[in-house]
Amino acid sequence: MADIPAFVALGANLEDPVNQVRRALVELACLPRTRLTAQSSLYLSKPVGHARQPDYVNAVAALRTRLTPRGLLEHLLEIETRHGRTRAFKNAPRTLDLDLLLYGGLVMHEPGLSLPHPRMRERAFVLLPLAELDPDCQIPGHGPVHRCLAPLDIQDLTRLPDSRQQAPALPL
Ligand code: PH2
Ligand code: MG
Ligand code: MG
Repeated sequence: MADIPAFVALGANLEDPVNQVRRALVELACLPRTRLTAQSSLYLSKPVGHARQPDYVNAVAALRTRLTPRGLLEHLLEIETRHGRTRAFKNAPRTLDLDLLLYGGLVMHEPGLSLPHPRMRERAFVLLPLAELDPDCQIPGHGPVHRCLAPLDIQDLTRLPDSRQQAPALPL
């Protein structure tokens, strides 16, 4: 099976969020049958959806993987659990959130896994780091990411300087 390009959004706003996101990027690089090919800068962002919580740190990782979408999702949930993720209520503050955004051009809607991620097009904290990695990246049914980002407000996002790192070269 060929390796499939996939994108994962990272978000954290509890217990040293920068460190949570940096550690998660290393853990993504260590997934089986998967390479981390690029990582965006880290962005500080105002919370969307439930305002009375700390600011977030957000980023996007580009992978190439031979895992199935479900297989990859299970690993993402496992990493969240290792970071002490709890689910108190919708949009609650969290130590780590890993959302599978895109898996090749796949469109699917199943319980627990919808691709492309159903809310990604409304979220500047997802689209800005994704556009940093690949502005022409296609969101199935909606065109390139730069076009989806254009109407969104990016004022609440601050790029952390020097936060874009070289992805470690690990074999598949
Ligand atoms: N994640 C949410 C809800 N709101 N706001 C920001 N700024 N960043 C996030 O990652 C985020 C959010 C639910 O996943
Ligand atoms: Mg999320
Ligand atoms: Mg999530």
